[in-house]
Amino acid sequence: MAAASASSGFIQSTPQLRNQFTSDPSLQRIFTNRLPKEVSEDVLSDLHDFGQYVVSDEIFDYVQDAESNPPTVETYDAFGNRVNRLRTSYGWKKEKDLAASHGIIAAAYERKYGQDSRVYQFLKYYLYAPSSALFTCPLAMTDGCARVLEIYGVRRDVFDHLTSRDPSNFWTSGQWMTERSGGSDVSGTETYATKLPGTENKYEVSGFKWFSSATDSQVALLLAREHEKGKLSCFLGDIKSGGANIVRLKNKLGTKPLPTAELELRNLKAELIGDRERGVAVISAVLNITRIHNSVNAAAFLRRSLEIVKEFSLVRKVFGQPLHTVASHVHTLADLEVRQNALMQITFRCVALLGKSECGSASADELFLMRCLPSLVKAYTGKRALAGVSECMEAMGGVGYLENEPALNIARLERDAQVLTIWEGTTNVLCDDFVSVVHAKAQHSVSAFRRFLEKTLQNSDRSLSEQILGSFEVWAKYIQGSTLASLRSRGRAVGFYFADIVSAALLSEDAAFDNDPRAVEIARRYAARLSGSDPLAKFSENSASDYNTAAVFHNDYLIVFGKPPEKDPRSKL
Ligand code: UCC
Repeated sequence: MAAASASSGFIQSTPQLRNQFTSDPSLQRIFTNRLPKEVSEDVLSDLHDFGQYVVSDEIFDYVQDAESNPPTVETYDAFGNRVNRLRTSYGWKKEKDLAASHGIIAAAYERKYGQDSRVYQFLKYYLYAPSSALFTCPLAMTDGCARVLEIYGVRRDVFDHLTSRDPSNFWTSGQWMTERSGGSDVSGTETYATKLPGTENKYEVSGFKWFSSATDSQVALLLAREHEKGKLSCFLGDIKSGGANIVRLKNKLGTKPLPTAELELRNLKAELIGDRERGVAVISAVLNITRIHNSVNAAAFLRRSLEIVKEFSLVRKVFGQPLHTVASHVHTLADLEVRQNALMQITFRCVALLGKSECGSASADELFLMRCLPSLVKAYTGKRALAGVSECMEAMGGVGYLENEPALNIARLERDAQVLTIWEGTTNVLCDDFVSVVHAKAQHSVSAFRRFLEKTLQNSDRSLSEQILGSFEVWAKYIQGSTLASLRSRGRAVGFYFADIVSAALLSEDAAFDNDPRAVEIARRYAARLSGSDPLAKFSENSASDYNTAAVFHNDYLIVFGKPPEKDPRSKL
């Protein structure tokens, strides 16, 4: 054997990402089982084509450009005048254009598919997220702002820009809540609004915003008070007319393409939205939507990381063996696959609830779930996805830590996934919100959750259903017997256990649609987490590894839980 040189010897062949719509079993389950047939047939070709586009060279060129050329700002011109020269990259601008032309926001508000429009929109957004250079962040806030304007029936002109499919007409919105005293606790807000004489709802706003994402937006929703003892109100700020001066850009771990800034507001033109001194309640519609966006990003980042590792496993050999046949490796991926399917199910239940609540078709129980779940699910998915993306990076070995290949860059996903646990409320703040709302009407909460779970599980495998409902009763007893202080001190454990129960129920419901063996196995494994039993204890060592392979390398191979495949198990895709 000749000695290797820089250009000869063993060179690993490069894994190739496939169409992300067809290769993703968790997406396929939502698409097939959670959309009415006439809707899924109508959106099939759009999602299929988009699933290919999001792994194209073109979009990764945008990502790479946006990552390599983070935004810059010049705050004074050559003559000493105060200016706001924010420069964003070509790739970032192209991401904005394609988000508009693909209707990533518009699809939700056109309501072509009624309450299912949200599921369609978020399936597309899910495909887009890992290839978006984090343009999903301004999109989340834009979506939230559009919804607030829609709810209050104001500024149709701005709403039309935020929901436009025309890139030259499309605007984004910021969401400015965070000040130096904190982002979770907004009580220290030092931004003041002064009403313009002779107007009903026109104001000028001044103050300092400490974390302002999407500083290149045309408008922003923000919180301010009218006097020192006043409560917060919500305003729509007009960034285009001046008055929002960039102090500096933030130096961040990830989300590099995103212009996040400290802003000094000086007489920014603004309009009161909703009732005075009800700012937090008004902006909570944004919070719920951005938290759902966050959850979809979390599920999407973990999915893309898994896809990258699987493709790598199919071309890599270790110790003379194809990596996709190494039992310990496949076991790791199978576990992640189960978790990602759970994130997908619970996230898209929130999406469906959002769609129903917007179209007036949600029941009282569903409206209550819509109040409770987005915060909890945001916390749960962010935490689980971050851990999962990290596992995927490790599963690639050293190359997983490298950033050379835009399409296969798990390191970038990891940096960006970290923020999913932080913005829009950290894990403890969100779990605190969840347990507080549940505790406020504990009896009602428990009854509503029980009805929801029983309905979800009505067609499920009986033993699974009993196991999940049994876990719920243990949880319910704990909730009913605890003080608020004790629930808050254990908010994360209490919230996450409930999220585990809901996820297990949704996976069981999903499996019951067609008794697909892979879906059944995933549901069983997730439910086993509830009792803390080891799911592998049920199988012999060999069959366990077959199940693992089946869980990861889905589709045709899965139907028969046979031996681990000799060759690429996804060759039939
Ligand atoms: O980070 C930010 C921007 C980053 C970029 C966005 C990217 C999006 C993701 C994209 C993915 C790529 S902006 C900063 C985000 N900050 C937060 O998320 C704040 C976290 N803190 C909380 O959530 C707190 O719980 C607060 C701020 C809501 C607590 O404030 P208060 O003043 O103590 O508020 P209360 O008393 O809890 O709630 C006031 C009212 C109540 O209604 P009433 O008065 O009728 O009883 C609440 O029920 O607001 C209502 N409310 C809600 N309603 C509060 N939260 C909600 C909710 N989630 N849904 C419905």
